[in-house]
Amino acid sequence: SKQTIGLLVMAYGTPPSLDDVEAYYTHIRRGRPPSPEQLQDLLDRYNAIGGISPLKVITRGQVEHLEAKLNETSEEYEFKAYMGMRHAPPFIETAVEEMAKDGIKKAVSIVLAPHYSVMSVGGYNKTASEAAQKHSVELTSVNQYHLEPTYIQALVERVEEAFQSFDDRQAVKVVFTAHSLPEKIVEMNDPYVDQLRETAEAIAEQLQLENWETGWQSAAQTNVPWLGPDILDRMRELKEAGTDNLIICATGFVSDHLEILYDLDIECKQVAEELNMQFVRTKSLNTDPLYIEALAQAVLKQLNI
Ligand code: FEC
Repeated sequence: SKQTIGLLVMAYGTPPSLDDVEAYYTHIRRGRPPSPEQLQDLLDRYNAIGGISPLKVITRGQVEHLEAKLNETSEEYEFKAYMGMRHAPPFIETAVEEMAKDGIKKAVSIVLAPHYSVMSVGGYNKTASEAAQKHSVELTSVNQYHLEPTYIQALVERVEEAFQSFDDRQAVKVVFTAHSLPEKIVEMNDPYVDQLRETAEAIAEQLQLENWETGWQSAAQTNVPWLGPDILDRMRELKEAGTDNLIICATGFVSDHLEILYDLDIECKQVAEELNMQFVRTKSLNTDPLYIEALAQAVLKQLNI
């Protein structure tokens, strides 16, 4: 019979209801509660996208599709999926504990974010490996899959679709964005910035794009400098330099959530209107079979099968 292998799928997590936003925000801030103003600002953003974020439902769908895909593909293993969130229940630690309770001895993990940074995926993997050690589960972790061919192909299709809204392709600038991180990662030789560029280059090459760049979105308000310029400032610079047509492809994000539905669909849209720019963002991958295939391939490679 097939050997059972634990599949730990990790994602950012979202508060299950508006009442949970304070605890969620406190967790993101490593235990420091937000000020009442900060909390209200975040509540306002959730309210602006209709209350709570669709992220949890989408993440659940991605996990189920990945488990099914792997079980369809592998003759050697039976994959059993566990969903672990970084900042909301079910937490990564709980997922690993569940695994151990189910008698799982061997596991593989992957994060629903394609690019590695010690501050993002590195943090998830550290939490997962500490929990695995505690429960005597042998765990191996995927670090990145930013050049996985079907992930690139899925984004190529999304950008191509976005071009359909414009009359003149040559006049459109494409910006491939990821979540900003504190600038100090650059001195730490972190691969994050290069990996975003590599993804963008691979997409641009297939579409034979000339007018493209990478960009940073969704930086938090803290006392340290973040990778920039922020996309909202960059839009103003682009307009001044003569860009009237813009596609944003949020390359670093794989689901519809606050950073897409608020930061792009509300904030960027508003700035685009103000600047009289035609703006389209590419559709999120969510449970696109090509993205699920990319995740499956990354997992199988990690296991050398
Ligand atoms: O839809 C939702 O409910 C959740 C959306 C959500 C995603 C997400 C992804 C990433 N973040 C990353 C880094 C940081 C760093 C800080 C930070 C802060 C927040 C806050 C909210 C939030 N993030 Fe997030 N992030 C999402 C939501 N993020 C809410 C707090 C309020 C705010 O600033 O807006 C700063 C922490 C600090 O204060 O020290 C750093 C990265 C990703 C993409 C990779 C991944 O998915 O893990 C990197 C989705």
